[in-house]
Amino acid sequence: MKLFGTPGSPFVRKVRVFLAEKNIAYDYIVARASTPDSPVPSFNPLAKIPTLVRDDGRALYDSPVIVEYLDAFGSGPKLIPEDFESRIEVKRWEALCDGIAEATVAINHEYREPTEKQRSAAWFSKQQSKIDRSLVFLEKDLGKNDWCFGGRLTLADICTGYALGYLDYALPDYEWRSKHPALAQLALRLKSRPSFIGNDHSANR
Ligand SMILES: N[C@@H](CCC(=O)N[C@@H](CS)C(=O)NCC(=O)O)C(=O)O
Repeated sequence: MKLFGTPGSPFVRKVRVFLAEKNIAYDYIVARASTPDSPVPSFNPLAKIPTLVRDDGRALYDSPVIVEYLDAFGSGPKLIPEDFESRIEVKRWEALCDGIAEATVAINHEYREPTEKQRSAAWFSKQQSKIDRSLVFLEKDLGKNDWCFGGRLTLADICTGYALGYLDYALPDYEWRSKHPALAQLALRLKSRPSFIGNDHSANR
């Protein structure tokens, strides 16, 4: 299978960490989402990365669909529980973390390429509040547990690790650790896993 993406994208990193934890071999094709010569729009009409092209040529997007597909393959353990309630809970963590990454991408892009519509203090504060509130929820949900859900590594941990890692990468002045010590501990442990180290935002540029 082929994965299209760039090292700077948090959603691409999420999928690559997942692939590494599952020990799945794939071709990584560095491609931006919608530059004039990008192959991505011919596979994904939304022109977004990550886009995965299966061995049978069919394309998959977006990252929640891709990781759900990938969980069926590889030699690594299942990362999405099969039991309905557990599965939904892990998917909720995923949604919250994807939302943190979306707000972080929005703030980061706005700093670099401000547009008239969005360049207001109110707009920044709205995005920042999404991140602030989500971290409070995650910290509370994690509590004193070592892992986000079910006492072992799941998609929920991968998502927490990639979202917090992207927060540090894109908004280095945002200090979240003192208010969220449990998340800080988990982020530290996840960061040192080979799957995260090998797929750092600055790696493979
Ligand atoms: N919800 C999507 C988000 C993907 C996404 O927004 N990717 C960004 C790169 S970080 C992108 O391709 N942006 C191009 C665009 O929106 O036109 C997912 O989880 O895969």
